[in-house]
Formats: sequence, structure tokens, C-alpha cells
Amino acid sequence: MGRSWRNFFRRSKKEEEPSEVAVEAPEQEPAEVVEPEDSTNGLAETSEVVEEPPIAEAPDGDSEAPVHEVTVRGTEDEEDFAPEPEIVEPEPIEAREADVVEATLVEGGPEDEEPEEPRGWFGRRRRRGIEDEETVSSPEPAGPVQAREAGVMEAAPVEDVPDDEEMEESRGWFGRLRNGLSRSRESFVGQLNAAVAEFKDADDEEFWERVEEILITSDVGVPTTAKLVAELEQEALEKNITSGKELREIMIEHAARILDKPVELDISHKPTVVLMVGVNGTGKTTNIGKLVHFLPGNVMLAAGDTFRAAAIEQLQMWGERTGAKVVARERGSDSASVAHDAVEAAKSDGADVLLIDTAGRLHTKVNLMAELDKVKRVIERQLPGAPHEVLLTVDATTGQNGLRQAKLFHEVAGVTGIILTKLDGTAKGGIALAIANEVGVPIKMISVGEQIGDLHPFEAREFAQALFGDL
Ligand SMILES: Nc1nc2c(ncn2[C@@H]2O[C@H](COP(=O)(O)OP(=O)(O)O)[C@@H](O)[C@H]2O)c(=O)[nH]1
Ligand SMILES: [Mg+2]
Repeated sequence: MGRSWRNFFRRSKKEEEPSEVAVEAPEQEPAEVVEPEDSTNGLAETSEVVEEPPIAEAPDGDSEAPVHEVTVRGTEDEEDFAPEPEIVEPEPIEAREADVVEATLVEGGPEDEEPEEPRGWFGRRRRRGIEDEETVSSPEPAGPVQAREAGVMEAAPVEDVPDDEEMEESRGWFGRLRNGLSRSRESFVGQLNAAVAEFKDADDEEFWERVEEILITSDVGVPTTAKLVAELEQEALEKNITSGKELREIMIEHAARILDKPVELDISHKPTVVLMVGVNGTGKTTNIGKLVHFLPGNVMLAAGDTFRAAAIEQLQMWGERTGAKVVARERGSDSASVAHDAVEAAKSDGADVLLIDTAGRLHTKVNLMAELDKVKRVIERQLPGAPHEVLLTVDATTGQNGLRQAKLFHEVAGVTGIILTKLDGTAKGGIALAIANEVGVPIKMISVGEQIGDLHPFEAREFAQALFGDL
């Protein structure tokens, strides 16, 4: 089974009351979803600067700006964006839940072996004497794989035994995840299926080349494909694998290993400050709204996207729906000032978690860095050690562009976790592998639709199973 919200949040010891953490939130559409206004086609690399309101000096530590009121002026969007990524209407929930599929358990392969000379595409390139900047790193030792625990529940410590409600939630989620990933599965897994059906033995060079081609064109990317195929080929040779079915099991195992990273969200501080960053349109505000439903304790929101039309109302709407207090200033204000006010308010109100939205405009790296840096510094000054988590939303539909964004934001803002969004509208689910392998930041949550229940903690094996399973 997958990871539930209950064991997703790391809380301070005295708060760890197992009884009432994450109750499954009601599945309702947002009353009014603000039209997606922009695209996520990567950050501009040029020195062209998008017009922006002047960034005011960082507010003083003791500045008192009473700001729980908002005046919004102007409705048109001043931003200059590339075309919107295609978003497929999510299927109705009933249809998704009808298609619940049990996760089948797969025996793990060897976990600690160091690969010898890499084989596959990378090995072949080496043998051909082609230099490559990308090095194939040895596989990380597999951590505890959550999904396997379902099969050994008797042996697990008592607190790990999921209750009926969690089991139910997990099954429902897996069906939804599978559905969300159906476009990815149909596209590249469909092709892999055809290739694997013809698999006979691990010495077949053409077969491995075909697999590499499919993975590379499915946004898994060159370095990660090289690593994955080298590992697969090696294991298939060692174990003398001859059937497509066994090969698929190894594939799931190795993909899960690449994806498997610690995903807990640290909310043990009081208040815990979570900064949400990412390019416009990738899902920051919507996923803040969804996350509020699952977070235990008293949650406060800060409308740090002061630039985009309607961003403040969008967050306030989520505040109304969830009962979370929203700290905001008028549009065009300095977002660092909003962050400042919000941290003050969270401290004085005794909030447990403060989620801060940001703008993430498509502009230059220098400006992005200056802006995020300023917001972070202001937060740190108000509350040493904060922000405790910096979450980055990456829109899966943008494929390799999303990977570039993740690298850049991590460099600029020190990202602690990624929320991979819009996996429902894309055939590019393979991007998760590239992100996990190349960015070095765990994917902590994934989103497969616009509804509250479409956000979920990430679980490596479950994801690999949903992506590669049932070829
Ligand atoms: N299909 C789909 N749409 C999503 C998902 N996450 C967010 N969205 C939609 O993407 C659009 C942009 O989201 P928003 O939160 O405003 O992005 P922001 O600019 O980063 O704050 C909204 O219409 C959301 O409802 C998802 O997982 N799947
Ligand atoms: Mg937003």
C-alpha cells in the first residue's frame, strides 16, 4: 500500500497523537477555480527582464504592518507568457474509483550490489570510446520499500499496521494514481510492452537500444535512461532472465530504487514555515489549498504572489474553504513584506504551520534569485531556522523543461521537496525518474488532478508500479 498522510508529517514528539491526523478531505471542486493564466515553459534564459513592480527594501524586523485586508486593483494580467500547456479534463472521481487496482507485490532484486562495468547504452558508448560528461552513478542502496510492507504486515511493528480506513484510502488512491498516469502508460509503457513482448535474452543488443530509445523519448532523459538500462541489462544477464514478465518486475524494482527518497514533511517546528516556489501555473496556489486539508493543527496562509492578477483572491478562496487565516497585502506589494507580516501573525496567533505562496514569474535567474533570496532572508530574520521546508511545484506536462526548472530553483532557493503536478494530463510521467535521479531533491507529493484528494504523498514503489505495471 502507499504512504498515507498519517505517516507523512514529521511532528514534534509531544504532538504525535495518532488519533486525529489526516482525515480524508471531502472531494469537492474548488468553488471557483481561477483560470490558468500562464504557461510553464521554462524560465527565460535571456537577459530580457519582465516588467515588475519595484522591490522595496526588506521590512525591518519590528515593522508593524497590520495587513489582513486586501484591495485588489486591475484585472488584466501583465505577464508575457508562452502558450498554455495542454491540460486534460480530469475524469470524474466515480469513474476513477471504479477502476481500483490492487498493487501486486513483486519480489525485490539484489539491493546492495555495486554494478561492474556499466552495460547497455552507456556501456556501449564507452566500448565505442565515446566520452560522455554524464557519469553513471552506482545505484543507491534501496531503502525500506513501503509497498512491500503490505505483504508482511504481521511482521511489522504494531503502529505500522494500517487500519481499514487507511487501506481503503490507499486502494482508492492507487486507482486514481493509475488513472492519472494512464496517458504516460499508454504512450511509453505501451511501446515498452511491445518491445518487452519480444524480449528473449539479455544479450540482445537491439532490444536494449529499443528500450533506451523509448525511455529517452518519454522524458526519462539521457542520464537516467543510461543508468536504468545499464542496471536492467546487468541484472537480466546475471539472473539469466528470459521472460518479459520477469524483466518488467526488475524494471519496477529499479525504477522504484531511483525514486525512493525520504519524503516526510517536517512540521515539527512551531510555527513551521513552508515556502512554496515554482514557475507560474505549475500549481502552487491550488496545491497549498489542497495541502491545508491534510495538515494537522492550525494552518495559516500567506498570499506572497502579489504580482499575478487574482492570485490573492484565489488563496483567499482556499482560506474560506478550509477555515485557514490568510495574510495578504494589496496587489503589487512587496512579497517579502507579506512574508514578514505572515511570520509575525503566525507567531502571535500560535499557528502550527504557515504556508507561504510566491509569485515565480518567468524572468531571469538573477531576478528570481534576488526575489526568493529576499523572501527567505526576511523569514529567517523573523524566525531563525525558517523556512523549514521549501517546496517546489513542477508541472509534469512540461517534461524536460520541468527538470531544468527544478535544477534552477534548487540552486536558487534550496528546495527541500518537490510536488510533481498535472501527472493526469500528460504522457510525460517518466519525468519523475529524471527529477529523482538528477535533481537530488525528493519528490514529496504528487498531484493527479484538481481535486483535494488528487494530492498525495509520494511513494516510490507505488508510483513505479502505477507507471510500469500492467504493461
Ligand atoms: N489537471 C490538473 N490540473 C492542476 C493540477 N494541479 C494544479 N492544476 C491546475 O493548474 C492551474 C494552475 O494552478 P495554480 O495553483 O494557479 O498555479 P500557480 O500559478 O503555480 O499558483 C489551475 O487551473 C489548477 O487547478 C493537477 O495535478 N492536475
Ligand atoms: Mg498561484
